[in-house]
Amino acid sequence: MYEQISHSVLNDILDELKAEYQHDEFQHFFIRLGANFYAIHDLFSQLYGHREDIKAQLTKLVKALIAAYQARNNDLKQLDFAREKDHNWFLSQSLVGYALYCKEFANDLTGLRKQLPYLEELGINLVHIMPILDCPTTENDGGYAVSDYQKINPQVGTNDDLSDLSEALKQKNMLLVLDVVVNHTSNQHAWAQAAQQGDKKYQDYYYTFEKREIPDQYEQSMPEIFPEQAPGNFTWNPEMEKWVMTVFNDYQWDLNYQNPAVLIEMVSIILFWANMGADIVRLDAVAFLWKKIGTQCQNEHEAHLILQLMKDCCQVVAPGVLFIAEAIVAPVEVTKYFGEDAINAKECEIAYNATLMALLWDSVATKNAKLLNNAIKSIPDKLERTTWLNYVRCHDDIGLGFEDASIAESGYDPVMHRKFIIDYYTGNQEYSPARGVAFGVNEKNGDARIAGTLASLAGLEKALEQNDTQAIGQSIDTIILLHSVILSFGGIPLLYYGDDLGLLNDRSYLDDDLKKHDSRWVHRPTMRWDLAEKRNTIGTTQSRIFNHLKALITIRKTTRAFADYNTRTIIDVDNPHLFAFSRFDRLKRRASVLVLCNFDNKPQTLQLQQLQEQGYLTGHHAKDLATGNTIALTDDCLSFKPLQFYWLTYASV
Ligand code: OTU
Repeated sequence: MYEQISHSVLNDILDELKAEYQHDEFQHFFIRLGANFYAIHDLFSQLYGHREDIKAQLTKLVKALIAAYQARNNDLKQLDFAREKDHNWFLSQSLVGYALYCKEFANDLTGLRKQLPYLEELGINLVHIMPILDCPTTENDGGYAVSDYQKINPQVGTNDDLSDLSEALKQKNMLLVLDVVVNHTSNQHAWAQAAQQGDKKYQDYYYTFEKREIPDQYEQSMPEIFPEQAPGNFTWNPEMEKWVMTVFNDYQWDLNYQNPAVLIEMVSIILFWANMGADIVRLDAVAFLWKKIGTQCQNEHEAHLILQLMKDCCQVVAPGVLFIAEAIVAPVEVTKYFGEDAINAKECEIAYNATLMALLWDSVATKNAKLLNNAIKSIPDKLERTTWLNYVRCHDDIGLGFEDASIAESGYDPVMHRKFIIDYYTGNQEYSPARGVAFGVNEKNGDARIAGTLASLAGLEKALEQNDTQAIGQSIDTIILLHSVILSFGGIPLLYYGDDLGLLNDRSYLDDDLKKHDSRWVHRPTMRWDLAEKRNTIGTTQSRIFNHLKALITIRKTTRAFADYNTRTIIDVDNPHLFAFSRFDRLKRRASVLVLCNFDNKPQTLQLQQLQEQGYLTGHHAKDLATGNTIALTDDCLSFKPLQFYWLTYASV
């Protein structure tokens, strides 16, 4: 939008900088800057308008953008143009992701490059490497406590190794996802070190307080994120003789975005990794970016303004690069990270679908889809050109982040129900096949979350121990069923390393003093390449899981109805064990694939009439894409084996 005030500011800034930058090579940059500057100016003014130096700060920001554009190589600039043309590229069903720890998966970046054929074999074309920036060897929260934002952790390699990997990925048409930990730094970061040495400038990069008064006021409404290992939200720093805000672990210092210098630094860092070849940047803990006394200090309006600014700046320099919002928050809050009052994404194009993930685990435990069916509807519609990251497991815990109201609507008592789910997964109960571990137990409010690998939570560990063939089969069926949902739901499916082989819990973290207080390490095992070999031996657990997933991934990629154009309808069916939804082909706008899942470990049936009344499956037969079988629709009912799912198509796909 053109608007006089911001445009005159832009003209002033450009006049000042003109001598330094030739316009020709910056043509595209300046067109994009002109297009976004009204928004950048507006957002910047909303956040920092009260400051006298706002124009100087804005000039610094523009300078940082110019520098980043200058550093962006031609190949990446060409990619930006290509993506601009094919602007729906990331909604395609052809994307299938995989998240891994570089060290645990392949030792280092060179090792990872060598393992790309394995990922390709599975059908993966988007690789999320968990944080690999430099961090202390001891207190690092699995890489989420960064000590140098522009340097790869020497334990996994060098910046050049990353460039090589990025190159190799591009040649294979695979996308690279990197983390930028935007909310906090390690206490070993140069900024935190300077702050500790008394440098006022860098103390202002963080929330630091001489007295307890303000921290106490904050604490009244701030929840504890890691109540066991890091209670409270502030840590006393004896060097500074000040309290510093540490929402996560005490060595993770929260950055203060009320200081525009922090925002400008972080925009430059995001662009640095965009220029190193990241196709997508995962922004960690975005809900926490703005703190305000009297609030939970999550999902604040200003956090959204910051993300919009980051997006607007990224679009000027590297418009082909996307953002993932890591916001594990209530369903009504999460869609706001795509942006509000807009048609297309204006914050992050991609967001973790934690609600779906948690609901899937609820369905596995209850063996029905009551809550899943109810609560999935509480996720508001998302904007066009935005997409979900759908996942079953990730490196973090499983939090039961659905609403109490939905639980009650499903006929359960919310407190009892949550307790049941936690017990089912972490209580080592006789009746439960799951072998999880509790995480984040909060004695004060009874909260708890769940850790454990997919396979151990799905019952494989216990079944193998008891040598129970039927239970082994059911746990494998559960693993496949869960993936069948994330592969078809709409969004980018993100597999978690090791789940492709059914890796079990790794309890070795308990012997490590640095890790033993954080049970999430139970599901961050070292990749078992010896077991990976077994995928080639028919009948092994590894072969049953890997090859089934691989087959489903292949089918997903050729099923256009699985692209994410917000073309999904949840279908009400009266058998509570079943979850049903239809997916449409964007062009045909009619149901192309019906996804039907049985969460019970017993056979179930569905009256076809119910579907036919809604216009589905009215013909004589349908094809199950998942198996290739033709299903006769001549009976009244469709039958399901325990934990079976269908991907039924009856129109051209
Ligand atoms: C994120 O997590 C990371 O995924 C975690 O691995 C880090 O420990 C954490 O940030 C700090 O960097 O911020 O918006 O319940 O879900 O901490 C959600 C634990 C987050 C995680 C939560 C999360």
